[in-house]
Amino acid sequence: MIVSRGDRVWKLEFGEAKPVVRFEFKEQQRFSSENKLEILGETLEFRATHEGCVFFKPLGLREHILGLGEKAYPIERKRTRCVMWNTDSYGYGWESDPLYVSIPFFISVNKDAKGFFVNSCSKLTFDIGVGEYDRIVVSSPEDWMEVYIFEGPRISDVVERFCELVGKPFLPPKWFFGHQISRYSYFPQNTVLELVEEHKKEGIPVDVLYLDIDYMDGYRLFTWDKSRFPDPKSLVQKLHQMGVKVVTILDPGIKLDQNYEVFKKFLGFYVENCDSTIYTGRVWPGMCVFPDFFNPKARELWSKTVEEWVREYDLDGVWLDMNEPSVFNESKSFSEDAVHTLGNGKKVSHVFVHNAYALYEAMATFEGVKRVKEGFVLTRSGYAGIQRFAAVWSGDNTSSWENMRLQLPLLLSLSLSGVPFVGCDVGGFIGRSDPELVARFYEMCCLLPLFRNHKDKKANDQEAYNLPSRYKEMVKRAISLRLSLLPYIYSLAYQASKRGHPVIRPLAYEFQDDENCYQINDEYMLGPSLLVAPILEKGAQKREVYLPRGTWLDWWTEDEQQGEAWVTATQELPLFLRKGSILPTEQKIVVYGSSSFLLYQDKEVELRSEENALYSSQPLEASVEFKKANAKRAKVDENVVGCENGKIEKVRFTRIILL
Ligand code: MIG
Repeated sequence: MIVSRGDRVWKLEFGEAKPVVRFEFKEQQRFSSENKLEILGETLEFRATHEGCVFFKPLGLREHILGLGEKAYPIERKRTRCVMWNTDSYGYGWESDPLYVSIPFFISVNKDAKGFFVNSCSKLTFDIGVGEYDRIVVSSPEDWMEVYIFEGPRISDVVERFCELVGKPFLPPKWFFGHQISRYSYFPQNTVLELVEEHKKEGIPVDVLYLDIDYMDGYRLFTWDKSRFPDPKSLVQKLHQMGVKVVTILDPGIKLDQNYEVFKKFLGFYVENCDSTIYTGRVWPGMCVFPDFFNPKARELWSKTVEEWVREYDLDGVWLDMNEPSVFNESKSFSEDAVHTLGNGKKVSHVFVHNAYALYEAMATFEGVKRVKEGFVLTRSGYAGIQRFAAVWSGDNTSSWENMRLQLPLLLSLSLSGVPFVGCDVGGFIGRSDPELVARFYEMCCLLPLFRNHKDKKANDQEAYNLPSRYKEMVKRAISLRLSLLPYIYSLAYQASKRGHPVIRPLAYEFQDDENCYQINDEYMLGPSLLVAPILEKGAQKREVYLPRGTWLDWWTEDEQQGEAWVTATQELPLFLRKGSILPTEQKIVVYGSSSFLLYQDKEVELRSEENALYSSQPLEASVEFKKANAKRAKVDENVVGCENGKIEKVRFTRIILL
């Protein structure tokens, strides 16, 4: 086998590697090796089997395994067996596997962290110490493997190097981070407008609204149902005037209909059977054919079609569903011997590229949207690198407490796997949601990068405006907390787009050496500074919160707490600010101890704080609050201003020093 070495990244090729998704790797050195080799202090081994090949990595007792994308397991992936096969997983629960997204990348933490990425889109299996107690066994149905290894020593270094290889996240527009509403499906046109009005009347902001499949004419892509939406252009225009952005759904299946323009347009660019006839499968519109997104010419045609669609109706984003791809048949997807055509003209059987279908669809869609405006793509399915083109939501979750508790570890692991812009259907998609569940769901999700309420067709209304008052008020507080933290969240998003560092992080990401953190699945860090510990039990009014080492400020009461500690939190949404933070909010910049922070509004501003001083790389106008300071006066550049308890009213500054 061949070993190539780059800058703290290694590439191992076993057999004749022929990955479909290719990544650029800056190689500094290359040599051949035995199939058993030592790298970074560990003995790794590859072996051919009659079913394909396997890769072995030792697994220590004190070793933690994180990542592996969207999986319905706790963040600690040890003792799980995960299959990589994108699947429409309606009604999934804890331990359902596989789900919609496959990212064959994991992080091993044994004091220091390193990462392993197996670049293959076929059905890989990751057995993390189940079949063999002391080894990780990765199996592939193919006779080759391409494995990348990323050095740490921090988890953040590994994630950064992984994104360096597979691609940095796109940066969504600011409004993406607002409150989004959706349902299967909102119509007709006038009711959509009324719906937004109802939210407004109750003082509930709506930033983005989604139109699900029923806006289409018989589920034909790029069409409108004229009876439900007689004038879509004016609808979008009116929504824009109300400050609401509009996103429409697109599925991959194109209705097989000789009189339908889009069907005719893509002829020659469809997924085929092995006898070169067009592959057909049944989905919402009835019998369908599917663009072959592996073919660059099909992608260009799709980009152009999306571009025209977005431009003509002034849409703000595209929502990609059913792209595992999902088909209504026994295997739930394309037949395994359906055939794709690659850029080099070579044909490849679906079974070897299955997991990359959505990646290429998202690539083409993103390109189409980008040509018109700064919008975004939301996708259900994906593969390593999907973050270049899309945000990801966790598909059809369920309105239950149990299923709600599954979402945090799932989304946090997806974040560690290079995908920062993630969220789940707030309130739960499937089934009846009682108001208490909806309110707690809102609290859990109000600081996630994607914040969208979405609901199944045959289920209760769960929009905030018609909740009973007590729960409506809880939801309104959650939304307003979210909106007040937008400057922080957007800066984190910008940082994610530059370096791949996740916006939401498991505690272990920030506190790698704290063993307790690897078992915490119901708390997370929003960036480096805020610890979020939502209440996730029915009827509960308080919860136990684990605070890692350091000093923490209760966001609501301003009590200081010393970590490590388990504390009982009684606030509606327990939130703690870490000492050594600069946290920009809508109203003020909060300074708590010494730190630095890259603020991003439309340009970068570097902030640096000491216990009693704040420096900015550029003149900045803001109010500032130094937590736990009781100065009476402050020196702002050359002027002296009064302040109370470290609170300084809006000033222009590059330097503030408390006196
Ligand atoms: O089979 O478009 O996950 O969000 O509302 C259902 C209808 C198809 C599944 C998506 C869901 C969406 C629904 N879709």
